Amino acid sequence: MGQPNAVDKGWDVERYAVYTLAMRGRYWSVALCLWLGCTDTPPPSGGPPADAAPPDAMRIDAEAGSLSDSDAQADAAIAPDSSSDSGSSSRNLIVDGGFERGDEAWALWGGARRAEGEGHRGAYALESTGRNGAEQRVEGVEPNTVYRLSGWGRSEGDEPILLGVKEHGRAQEMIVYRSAEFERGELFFTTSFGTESVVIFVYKHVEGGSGYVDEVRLERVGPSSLELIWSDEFTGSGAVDETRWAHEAGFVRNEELQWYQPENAFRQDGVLVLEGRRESRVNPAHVPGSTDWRTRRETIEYTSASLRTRDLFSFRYGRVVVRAKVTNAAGTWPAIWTLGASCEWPSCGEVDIMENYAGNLLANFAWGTDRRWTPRWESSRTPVSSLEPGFTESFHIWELEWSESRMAILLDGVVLNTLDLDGVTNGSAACAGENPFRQSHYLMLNLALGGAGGSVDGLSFPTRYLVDYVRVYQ
Ligand SMILES: [Ca+2]
Repeated sequence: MGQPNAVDKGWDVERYAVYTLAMRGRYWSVALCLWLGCTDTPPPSGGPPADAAPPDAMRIDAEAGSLSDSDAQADAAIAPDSSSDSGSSSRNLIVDGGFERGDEAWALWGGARRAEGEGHRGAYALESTGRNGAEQRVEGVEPNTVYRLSGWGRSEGDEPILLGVKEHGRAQEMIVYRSAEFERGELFFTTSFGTESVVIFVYKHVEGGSGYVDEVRLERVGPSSLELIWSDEFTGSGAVDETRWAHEAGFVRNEELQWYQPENAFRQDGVLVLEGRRESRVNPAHVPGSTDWRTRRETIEYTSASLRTRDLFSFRYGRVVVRAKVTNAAGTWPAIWTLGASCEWPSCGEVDIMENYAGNLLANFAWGTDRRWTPRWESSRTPVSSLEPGFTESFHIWELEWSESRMAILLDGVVLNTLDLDGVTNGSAACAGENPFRQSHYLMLNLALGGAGGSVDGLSFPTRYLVDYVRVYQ
């Protein structure tokens, strides 16, 4: 292979000069040395400065992996894929971030196009004229990891062009380019625990003048700063760890059918099993003539289990991550939820990270109103039939993301429901005026039968709800 240089690559001196001016002189020293073959300019340690970029031809060479050995020094100095700032791999996860190849890495929509002669590097940039753009889904993204998205952009007219990320487990985040000249922008985002891919997008919302984006880069920075403060991996087989979990017992709530008892919860090969059973025996709490549903029932017909960390572990703010395989059989009602450590329900605050009944997945927030035992609900309902086929036959990851200002519930990295905590105040019924989501909460895992889960007539027993792990980070 011949030694590539600017001339071999068809570099045009005039264009080079124009580029250099457009860069406002930032790269004169590096670029001139490349051009003139200087030998006494040390490569910047750890790659180029954050706001620098190599000349076009060299960038393309480096991305194509075609630099010869004699270019090794220049490569180390400027090639994006060999830099190692932040101590992390800075491999660009974007395919054709420079829009030079014109392959199908980017999905262009709405009339957006690759515009020749508009590139910040190379011939092409992505052009959006308003209400159009480009997207690229990046697979193989790691969960709970910080990434850097960067790129160059400019916009003619008054409306900005945007470079952003979405489907990473939270609201989309964007770099906003307003300048008529190319500027570099970057943002950092953290993936959710359920994120396996993200979508990078270029978009200009308002028509009137074109916007351009070029040299899009997505780089892994490193693990997030979240620290595990509590977990149960349910390792091995045997009884539930009672230093972590307390069992609810008996008939407890909602006039559900099951009698809760500890023996229906156990570890089996590293997974917590909550098992609904059909069994018939006398209700030891039965009181003849009682009007209370708990004591009115003469017999127990079904049993199940409910675990909670109350008095053992509670937390305020952070991230809850639960990997579970729910049951979706009619009559069952599995749940992952939290309750506030003080005040009566619902003014204690309730977060239903997952409830699954009657064919729907629910993600809810509830708190107190002016009427006792009457919650205000902020609910989200997702039909299981709208999810991937066999959804309930496999494990999935639920998350609660909780800060002082906001809660978000996610399923496999997709936000199901959010709550702005500034808008939450209990009514007069109990703990009036308090925000129950700014107190500590404890965790609950249970499998109810009947109640909102519906009739169990068609249900085959035993029925199992499985939890692989529960992890809490702050
Ligand atoms: Ca380009």
